[in-house]
Amino acid sequence: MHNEKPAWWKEGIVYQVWPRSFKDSNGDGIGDLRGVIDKLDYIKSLGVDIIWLNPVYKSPNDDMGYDVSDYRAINPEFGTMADMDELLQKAHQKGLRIVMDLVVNHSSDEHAWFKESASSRDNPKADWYYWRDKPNNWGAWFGGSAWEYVPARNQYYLHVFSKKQPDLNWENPEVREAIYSIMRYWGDKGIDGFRFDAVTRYSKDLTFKDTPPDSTGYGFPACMNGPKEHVFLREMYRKVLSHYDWMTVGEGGGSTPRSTWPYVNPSKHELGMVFVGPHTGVGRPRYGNGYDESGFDLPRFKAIIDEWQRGMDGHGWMGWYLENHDQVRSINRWGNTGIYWKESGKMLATLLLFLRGTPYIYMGEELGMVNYPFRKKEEIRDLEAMNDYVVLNKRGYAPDHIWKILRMTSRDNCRTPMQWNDQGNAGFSTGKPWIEVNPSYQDINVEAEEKDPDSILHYWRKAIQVRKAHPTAIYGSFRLLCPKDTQVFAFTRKDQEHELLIVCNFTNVHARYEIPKEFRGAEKLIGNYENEPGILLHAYECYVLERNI
Ligand code: TEU
Ligand code: CA
Repeated sequence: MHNEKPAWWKEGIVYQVWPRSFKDSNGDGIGDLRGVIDKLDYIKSLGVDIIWLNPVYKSPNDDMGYDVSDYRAINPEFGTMADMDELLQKAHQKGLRIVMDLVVNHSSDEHAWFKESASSRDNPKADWYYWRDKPNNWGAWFGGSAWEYVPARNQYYLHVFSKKQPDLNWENPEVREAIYSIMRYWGDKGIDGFRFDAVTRYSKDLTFKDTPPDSTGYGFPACMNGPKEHVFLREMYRKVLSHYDWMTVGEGGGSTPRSTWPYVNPSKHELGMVFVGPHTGVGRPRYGNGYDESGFDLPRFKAIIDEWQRGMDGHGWMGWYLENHDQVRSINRWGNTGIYWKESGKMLATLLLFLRGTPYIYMGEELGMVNYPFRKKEEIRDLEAMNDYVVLNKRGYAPDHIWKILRMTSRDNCRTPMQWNDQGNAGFSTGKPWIEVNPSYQDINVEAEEKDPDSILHYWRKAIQVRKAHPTAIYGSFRLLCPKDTQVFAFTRKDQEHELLIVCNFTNVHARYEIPKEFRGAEKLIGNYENEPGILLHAYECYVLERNI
């Protein structure tokens, strides 16, 4: 057996719902809570256990809900508090848990706290945000300076993200108590946990020293794993988390496994797990330091996953994702949108579901949804993509080049409506959707894939069942094979009774792969081609073998 202490959120599988684009129940073009309620049976049918709901709190939507103006209210465009209560109740009835997003590194500038704080230098909330007489050189994640001037105070406030997302002052115990009380409010409603947005940025380096400027002319804010980070999280654990049987997942940890241990080591009493994203950075074009078109480097991708898989084993639990609302569609990055669309979609499912850690499936990933063919400004909704558009234009990039970059990077790629059928608006809404529907919906949609026994959707369901039936896939240790191979990602998972071999061809051509001796004749649990594994893998072929020890 293994020495990991079992927990429902380690064994469970998460399905991420970005509510704005999941299902619109009233024809206003915006997905809503009733839409999620209507689709609970579909979610359940996937075999997943936990729904992570992106923010549904009241928000002016500068950053699509990640700018909260009232933490105790539902954004009216998503429905009412009664809808939220009903969602919790119906989900629980079906054995599904609901985890909410907690966005408390910053609030909206339209939150009552900030309005009061910004009104003068001596109001009761004057100290709830970071106010300084002079800005330093830090840049904001979404462009420009990280400081914004407010005449009423003749001071600047810090915003690591957009200027409508002022950073809350975690040094102030009143702020922390206010946050804890929000958490208890939702805890009393019966939610099953939180995903902690930007958790590594709660604590700031209070010297606010300039940092070396990058090509944008600004310095990166020195507020990752700040000096009091773990002090704050331990207090939060003591005062709130320890009173609930919650799933608690931090967005990001340290930059290495070692610096991530304190966040999730059970003896430290902070969070249950973190998910990290460095693997999604491999081959991702960026504009920050020049456009990197170097392409995808499989050995590098494997090395990063290996570092985290082994580096965290025995030190704390992790979650893994290939897609989320900040990413693009995984099939465009690591798979094939042409003739091997199906094969590569299944291959990616196999990779995600057999890594060590809780898998996070993003809505539409189970269908093999693809990136949107962006080609005009009017199609952009995300403020990050909009800022990239402005920056790339300023740098004199040709329009074709800009669109090529945005088609590969814009967060809007994962935010187009869920594709339910081949009818109007992909069955998402009877009204005009808030963002364009991906034209691929004629072929890629739930209804079509339900009918096709060989679909990516059915493969996910099957692979989920295989994972669940094999505890080795959940708790077994990870070992990377053939790290230098530029085509094949192969690894094993092992406990004292069983060993699994997972093999994935990441290319659209044959690849040579010799099965390790001890796995010859082992049982094939799942795979995306009919044949028994041979010495040559087909394009994007994948399989999982199991042997007894
Ligand atoms: O993202 C935080 C974050 O660290 C970003 O770097 C994120 O990785 C980036 O946007 C990817 O392009 C979280 C949320 O997931 C994101 O949607 C929000 O915009 C952000 O916090 C601010 O709340
Ligand atoms: Ca709606």
